[in-house]
Amino acid sequence: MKEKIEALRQQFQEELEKTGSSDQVEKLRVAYLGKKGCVTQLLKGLKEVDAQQKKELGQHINQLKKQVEDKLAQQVEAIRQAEMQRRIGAAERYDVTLPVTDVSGSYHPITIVQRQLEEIFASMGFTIEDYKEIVTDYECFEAVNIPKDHPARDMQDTYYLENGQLLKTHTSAAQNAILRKYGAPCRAIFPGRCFRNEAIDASHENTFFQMEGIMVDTDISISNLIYFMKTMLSEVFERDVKVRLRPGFFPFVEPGFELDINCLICGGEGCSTCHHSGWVELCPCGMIHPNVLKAGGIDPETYTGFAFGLGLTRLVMMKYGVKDIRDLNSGNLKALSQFTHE
Ligand code: FA5
Repeated sequence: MKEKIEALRQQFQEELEKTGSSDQVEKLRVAYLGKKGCVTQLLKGLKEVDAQQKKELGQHINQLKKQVEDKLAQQVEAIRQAEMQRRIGAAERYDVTLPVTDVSGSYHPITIVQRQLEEIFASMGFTIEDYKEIVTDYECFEAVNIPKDHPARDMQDTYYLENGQLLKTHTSAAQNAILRKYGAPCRAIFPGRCFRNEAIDASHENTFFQMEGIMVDTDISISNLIYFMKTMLSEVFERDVKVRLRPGFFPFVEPGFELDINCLICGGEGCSTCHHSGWVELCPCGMIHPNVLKAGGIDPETYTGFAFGLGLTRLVMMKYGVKDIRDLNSGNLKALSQFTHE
């Protein structure tokens, strides 16, 4: 009987190696451990063996039984793992060139408004530029007339990398590169994500979007600036909105203005979105400072220009009536789908 047990052990191992699916493993289990399985039969056969041999043979058969059970379980797990890897592999190899058949979802409200603005400005001869999110201290501050130790830096604390670079606090960080790229005359808008180490509330996020615009030519004046701001707002809102222009200080413009919009969440009555003032700071702007033109390689004696830094996220809030800026970054599809369409 000992030889028979050994032969079965050998045979089981060979048959196990041939299994490639959990169905085949199950069949093997039935063949060995089922009611009529060969290991079960061996155990039943012990009845015929004399008492002295019974103990020793019983131990051998139980050892075989345990070994068969363990190896079957291991094989089931190995097959399961292999199947999972096969599926992951297949999922990773999807063909991006195939046409999309099942489209669900929509653009984020910020993307919708950004594209609308791009169309408006492109129709007025502006080039649309993209820019980096990680910039140097020079690009973000020094090139726009904010030297080291200038108090204006306190307004725009941000996140610094170990190599001294930083996440850009405003789209003005691209002004220098764009002035250098196009020279004068030039008209460009450059939307982008900005980052600030901010106390978060209904109208302040640490990550938000702005859209910068510059226009440089001979004889550019504040009237040009006001014309473009008015055109932009009337096209975006498709109705009259109340705005106010007041003096504002930014080291990179002279003179500088704050353009505020009458809060469309509360109609100017005062709410948490407008900090109970009835107005929302939307689009600071001004005439480009001669130092910024010089840094961009443009002669300020010949050329003048305007610049604006539209708070794109705030504009979206006003357009769609989003009370809390955090909803826009939430990724909450239920909240966002109210403002979008396919
Ligand atoms: C600036 O960032 C200037 N670079 C704008 C500028 C450009 C002025 C060109 C003159 C000429 P300010 O920090 O105010 O300015 O931000 C501009 C707009 O971005 C604000 O009016 C507001 O609408 C938006 N904004 C600023 N900080 C946040 C924030 N934490 N969350 C959401 N929106 C913000």
